[in-house]
Formats: sequence, structure tokens, C-alpha cells
Amino acid sequence: MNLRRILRVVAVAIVAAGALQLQSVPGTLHAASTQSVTVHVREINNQYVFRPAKISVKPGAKVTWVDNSDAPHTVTGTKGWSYSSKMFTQGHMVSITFKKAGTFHYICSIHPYMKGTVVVRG
Ligand SMILES: [Cu+2]
Repeated sequence: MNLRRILRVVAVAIVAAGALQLQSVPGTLHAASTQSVTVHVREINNQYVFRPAKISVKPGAKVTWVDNSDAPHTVTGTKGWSYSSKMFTQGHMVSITFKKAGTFHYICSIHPYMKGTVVVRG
């Protein structure tokens, strides 16, 4: 292998490494934007609760509520958040993708004592 050929091989390796690096940047952003968090609905001491009651996620995160209780529930916004999910029952779930930063308070419209908060922070 003469010097020119060696330099060419090195140059190709550098370009390939650069391409890999460029690809890894959007890949990382993609991973962050598809953050996925689950909140469970459980019955504790004869009261239905969202667990965890408060979560913190990044913009773009998908939050899924799973009903692990024997009653139907909703995810219904309060304190300035106008949103209501469909009713979901035991073994079923609803999901919301949170695109914007903010603090989102919610209750269950069937059991208004159930309270939860999603904090979306960039
Ligand atoms: Cu409920």
C-alpha cells in the first residue's frame, strides 16, 4: 500500500465516521421525543387513585393511563386545561401526547376526588 492509497483509506474512514455522527444526532432527539410514561389507576383503601399522581415528562412524551381497578375512569383536565378522555374500563387505557411545556392538572370525572398532574418540561 503506497502513501496515497493509505491517505485515501483514512479519508474514507473520516467521512464515514462523520456520517455516523450526523445520523446519531437526530436519532438521539427521536429517542427523547418518544418518551413513554405509564400512570396506573389503582384502588387503595377503597379509593381510586392515579399512581404516580404526579409525573414529569419532556415535550413530545406519550402518557398512557391504564385502568388496574374494577371501575371506569376518565382523564379530565382542570385548572385551565380543557381536555377529557373517553371513559376507560378495567384493563383498558387512554393515551395523550404532550407537545407543549406546562403543568396539566386533571381529575377523573366519575370520581372527582381522584387527582393527578403532568408536568411537561423542556
Ligand atoms: Cu375514576
